[in-house]
Amino acid sequence: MEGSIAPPNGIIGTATLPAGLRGDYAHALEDGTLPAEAIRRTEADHATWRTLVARQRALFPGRAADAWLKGLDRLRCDYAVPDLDQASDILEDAAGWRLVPCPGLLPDGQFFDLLARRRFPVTSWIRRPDELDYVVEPDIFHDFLGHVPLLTDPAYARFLEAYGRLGQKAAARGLLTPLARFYWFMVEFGLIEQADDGSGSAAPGLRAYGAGIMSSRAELLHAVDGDPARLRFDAFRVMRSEYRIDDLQPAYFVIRDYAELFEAIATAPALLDVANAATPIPPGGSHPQDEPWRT
Ligand code: HBI
Ligand code: FE
Repeated sequence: MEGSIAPPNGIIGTATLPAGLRGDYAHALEDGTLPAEAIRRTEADHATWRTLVARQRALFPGRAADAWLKGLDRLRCDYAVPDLDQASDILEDAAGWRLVPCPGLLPDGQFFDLLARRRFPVTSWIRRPDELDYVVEPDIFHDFLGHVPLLTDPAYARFLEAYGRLGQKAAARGLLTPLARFYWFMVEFGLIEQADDGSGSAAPGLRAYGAGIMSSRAELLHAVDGDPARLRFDAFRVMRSEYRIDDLQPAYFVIRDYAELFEAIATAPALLDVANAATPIPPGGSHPQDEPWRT
């Protein structure tokens, strides 16, 4: 899949990382983050960043959710790899979050602890010019361009903090699988209804906000212009849905607004055990109670 962002198999629900990850884990601190002095930026990095942002920018009109696009504009990050402290000042003012540099994927425990403290981990390295369309592990382009714009939206930011707190509890109870599915479908690949603004969208009334969509050309065109399955968001359905990490998604879930994610997490503790024990629905599978989303 273009810009694949999933933790390599074996991270979700485990406390350790697989060997051979690309980032500078040797310099990571106790909480998984990198000290500022460990980060090296080259002009080539900035050039790669500018190319990636310009390519995605061309696709956003009519496809990117308003709140996401407003956040991206507010971050003013089109022309150079962003400075996390400067971006954090904007996020803190908007919704109380800050960014922390990290080597890449973090073990679940560290990951949830950071989210619960309203700290979003942003990978420090950027893909090489020959990897513009495909990078196995999430780099700063995926993490920052994909995830950070929506952290300027208070409703979404509130949800992600609650998700982190629930992750801490779920980890202690060995119930991370349903939560990881929730993150995958709703944080990485979420779609949202949006009153049609006549901008000529391929899917009137539909917009994308998930980080894995926003940071990938192929996924954005597939999710909005293409013909995947699009289902009305249902937390229990999401928590029992398996997914593939190496291809375009066969199915997406559509929310009405970001508050719906917070409400789902508020009721999630009761669902985790049942979702964890339920028969999983395979990638692209359907279920009799599925509610197809239509404009
Ligand atoms: N670490 N840095 C980072 N970024 C993620 O998105 C991430 C992670 N560790 C674990 C993880 N995601 C998954 O377990 C989520 O599905 C929860
Ligand atoms: Fe991500």
